[in-house]
Amino acid sequence: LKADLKAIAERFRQAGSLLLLTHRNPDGDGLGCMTALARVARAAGKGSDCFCTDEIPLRYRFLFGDDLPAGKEKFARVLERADLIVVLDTCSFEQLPEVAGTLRRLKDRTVVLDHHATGEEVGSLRWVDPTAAAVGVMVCELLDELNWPIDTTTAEALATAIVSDTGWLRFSNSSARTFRTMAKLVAAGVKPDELYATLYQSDRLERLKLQERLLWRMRVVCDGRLAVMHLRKKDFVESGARQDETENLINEGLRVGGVEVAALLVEQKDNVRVSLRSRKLVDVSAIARRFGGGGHVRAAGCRVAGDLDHALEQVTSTCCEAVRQVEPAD
Ligand SMILES: [Mn+2]
Repeated sequence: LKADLKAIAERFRQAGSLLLLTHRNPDGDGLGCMTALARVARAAGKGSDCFCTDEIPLRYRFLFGDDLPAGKEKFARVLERADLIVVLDTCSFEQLPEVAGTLRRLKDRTVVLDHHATGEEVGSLRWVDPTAAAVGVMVCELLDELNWPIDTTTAEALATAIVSDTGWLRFSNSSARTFRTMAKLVAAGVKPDELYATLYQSDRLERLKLQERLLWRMRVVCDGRLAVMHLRKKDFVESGARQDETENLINEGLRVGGVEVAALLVEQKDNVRVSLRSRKLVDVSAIARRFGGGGHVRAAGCRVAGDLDHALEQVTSTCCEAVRQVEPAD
C-alpha cells in the first residue's frame, strides 16, 4: 500500500494537467476529494478540471462555489487537456457510465484512488485501501507525501469527504486513523460546528416531507431485524423533493432497536435503486453483488430491473435470508 501511495504521488508530481472524476450519483467523499485535489493541483502550478456526469447534489454545491464540474457536453474539451485522469472513490466501470469507454482506451493515463473492496481493472495504477474510512483520508495522506499544503477550503472539502462516509465519525469505519486525519483538518481551519450546519442543518423542507413519507411506510419484518423502506416516483412529485435528496435516509432504518439490516428502494424511470446498510453482522455487499451491485460490508447498493413491487419482494426475501443466517445481535 505504501508502494501504491508513492507510485501515485510520483504520477501526480509528473502530471501537467489533471482530470478528476468520481462515480455516478456522486457523494461527499468523491466530490470532496475531487475539489480538494483540483485546488491543491492548481496551487502546485498544474492544470485541473473536474468532471461529473450527474448534477451535483445541493448539499455539496458549496464545495465548488461558482466553479462547478464540467458536464457531459464539455467532456471532450477537458479530456483533451489532461495528461493524468484521476478516478476517485470507485474502481468499477459500471459506476462510470458515459466515460467507461474512454477510460478503457486511456488506461495508461488513468489512476485510481479507491477504498471499495470490489473493483475492476480501471486505470494502469490503482491505490485501493479498503481499510480507509473514506478516500478523503487517502487524499490527505497523498498530500502529506507530496508535501502539498492544505488550506482551509481544501481542508473543509476533505473533512466533508470523511464525515459523509463515516456518518459524522460514528460508523464502524471511524478508526484512530480517521480521527487523526480529522484532527489535522481541524488544525488546518475546519470548524466542526460550521461544517455540520452547512452539511446537515441546511435541508429544504421538501426533503423532510419526503422523509415523512418514508418513515410512515417503513416496515420492520423478519422478526424485527430487517427494516424496509421505499419511495415511489409520486413521492418526489408530491413532496417536491429531488432524487438526490434521498442521501442518508437509509440510516433511519437502523434507528429502530434490533434492526440488523436496512433496505431503501427508490423507484426510477426503468429500474429500482437499492441502498443497503447493516449494523454489525450481515455483509450487505454480498447481497448487493447478487443483484449486480457492490460496495462495503456495512454499506452497499445495487439496481434491480423491473417495477418497484417486484423489487421490494426480491430484496426483502434476499435480505431476510441473509439476516437469518447470522445469530441474533444479543
Ligand atoms: Mn467513499
